[in-house]
Amino acid sequence: MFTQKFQWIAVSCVLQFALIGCQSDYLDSNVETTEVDSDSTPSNSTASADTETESAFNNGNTDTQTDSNTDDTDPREGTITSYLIDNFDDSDDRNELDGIWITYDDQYDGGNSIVVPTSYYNNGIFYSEAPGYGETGYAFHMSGTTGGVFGWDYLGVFAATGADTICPIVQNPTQDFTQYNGIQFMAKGTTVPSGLHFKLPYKKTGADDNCTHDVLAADSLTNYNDFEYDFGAKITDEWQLIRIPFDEMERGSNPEGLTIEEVLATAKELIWEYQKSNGEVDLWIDDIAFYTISK
Ligand SMILES: [Ca+2]
Ligand SMILES: [Ca+2]
Repeated sequence: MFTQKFQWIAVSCVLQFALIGCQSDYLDSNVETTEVDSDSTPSNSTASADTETESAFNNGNTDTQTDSNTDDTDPREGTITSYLIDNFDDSDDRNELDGIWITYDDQYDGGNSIVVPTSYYNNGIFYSEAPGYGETGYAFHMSGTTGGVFGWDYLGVFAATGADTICPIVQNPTQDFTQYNGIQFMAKGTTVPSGLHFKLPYKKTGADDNCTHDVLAADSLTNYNDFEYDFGAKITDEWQLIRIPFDEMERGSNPEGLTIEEVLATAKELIWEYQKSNGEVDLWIDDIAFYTISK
């Protein structure tokens, strides 16, 4: 796992320049809503009805699940309100939390995985592709191949959760994400073999991270043994809703007794990673949002 740190070092070298001049407009921009199309839910899910609602956090979209929910992505009943993180329709490299999007692979680490769009530390530029979910707008499309150098070869993409959650400042996000029940997004694609995870890293803050060892992202406090959720088996070549309850995310081991609540309160990045040697991935994601469930 030591070598994984180098990926962050590499990405950091480039990103610190990109951050110059970037100012937050999150408070003004975070009023987008996302539609969770009931047609996109897995076939075994129950019917749902879309209703607009005002929420305590911002303007959210509500799916009211009207009867017993057999959706295997979320077995609980209740009203689901979503809070947009990005729908990519502005086709830029920032999300609604005012963080930047970054793709990465293990080449800087000495590996030969290749991510498209080209990784930030290979001077790549993040971009979206059309059409997005619903045959409109844009989505993020990541493809690539992983090598066989490490046995844990990888590529991925992450969203910083704020303008200052990565080097050279490394502050906690302005939101406490424990207010949400989970994260959801539309996705389609293929992976051979399966190995897609959504991850939430646990990292140093401020003075605890001098950004000299890792000058892009804060240093890991877990040696990269972070909470994750394997959604690879749910991906097909048709768009569908992936809903990840935070309380179903797990670590490979948990020697420090770290809780998901502690991670969520300070989560500086949201990560979608393909980690499997000699693999091939093609993943589209769109309409990424936090969600809450209320009865
Ligand atoms: Ca979109
Ligand atoms: Ca965007």
